[in-house]
Amino acid sequence: MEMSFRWYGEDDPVTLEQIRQIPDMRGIVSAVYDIPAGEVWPLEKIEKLKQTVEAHDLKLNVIESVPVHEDIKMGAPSRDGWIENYKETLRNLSRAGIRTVCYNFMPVFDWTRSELGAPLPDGSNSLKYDEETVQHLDPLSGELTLPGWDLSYQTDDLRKIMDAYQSISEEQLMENLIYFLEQVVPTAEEEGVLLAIHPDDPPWSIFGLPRVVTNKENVEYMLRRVDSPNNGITFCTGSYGADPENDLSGIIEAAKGRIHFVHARNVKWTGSRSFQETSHSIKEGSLDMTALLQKLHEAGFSGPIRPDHGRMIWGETGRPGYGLYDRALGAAYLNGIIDTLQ
Ligand code: DNO
Ligand code: MN
Repeated sequence: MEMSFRWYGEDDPVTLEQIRQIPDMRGIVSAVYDIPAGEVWPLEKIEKLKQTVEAHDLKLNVIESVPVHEDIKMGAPSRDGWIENYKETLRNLSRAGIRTVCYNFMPVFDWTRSELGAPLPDGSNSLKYDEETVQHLDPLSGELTLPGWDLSYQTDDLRKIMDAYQSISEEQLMENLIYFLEQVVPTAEEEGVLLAIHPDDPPWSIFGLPRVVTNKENVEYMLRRVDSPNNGITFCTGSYGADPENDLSGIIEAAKGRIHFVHARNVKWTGSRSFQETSHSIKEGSLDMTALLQKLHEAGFSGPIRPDHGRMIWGETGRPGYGLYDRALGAAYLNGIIDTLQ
């Protein structure tokens, strides 16, 4: 497996120099951040990012994410134009030598938490999700923003989009995903790009919006409907694992050969549909990271893997979940397990 680290570009307080010093760190997971969702990523911008990464003796091995325009998710008539743009971006990424592209299909909001800096018993803090609290949040109040959210929506637009989703069932959303894949996968095949869909986080419906990349059954379905090795998944332990009902090793089994990227993160279940993120240690979270990595290894996975979120420790501030220290500890912990397996 190729240990990798997410880097948010030049504005990231965590530098490539620092990342390079994490033991056995090889890949950088990043994106072009200054292009509006749906527009084509120009080759020059991708090349520039790649050169910056390579100048630090690291490899730009995964793009996370190329955002999918909302019209595609909603199945709006204008989706075909956005899909053409998506294909063009894939071609440009391929020209720059990128092989793995992570994306998600969550309506309107990306990952959601109720608290960004919830205390842990050891004095550090981490991201937390409490279903009760989230049910009382009003995303239309305009007061609520999370780091993974698209802030470009005005409240009015947001209301319209959220209303439009009222008539989109989960079955329909799945069909919209399949439509998208049927169009882009042939391009991915031609270009040698592996598509890796990230699960919904958390893997259940929030704010009344449909969500479909949530469990084994749905993953199997979407892999089967568009049955190409280039149509694969990002196996995110913390996202699938947020739901105690999810059979994580069953998902690995079902997606064997189609897992193109792994996010490793531990979570501690704190109630039904509630959890807090912890260190990667199997003693601190509810997920058995050792067993999962073993399962991935046995399933033949040898691709890029990154520590997903970390706690904020040693007084660190910055982008919640994306500090340097705990993600670096996580990478070292994961590498220890991986070295043992190999
Ligand atoms: C959260 C991340 C997600 C992820 C996207 C992938 O920290 O795991 O924001 O990057 O959902 O498309
Ligand atoms: Mn993830």
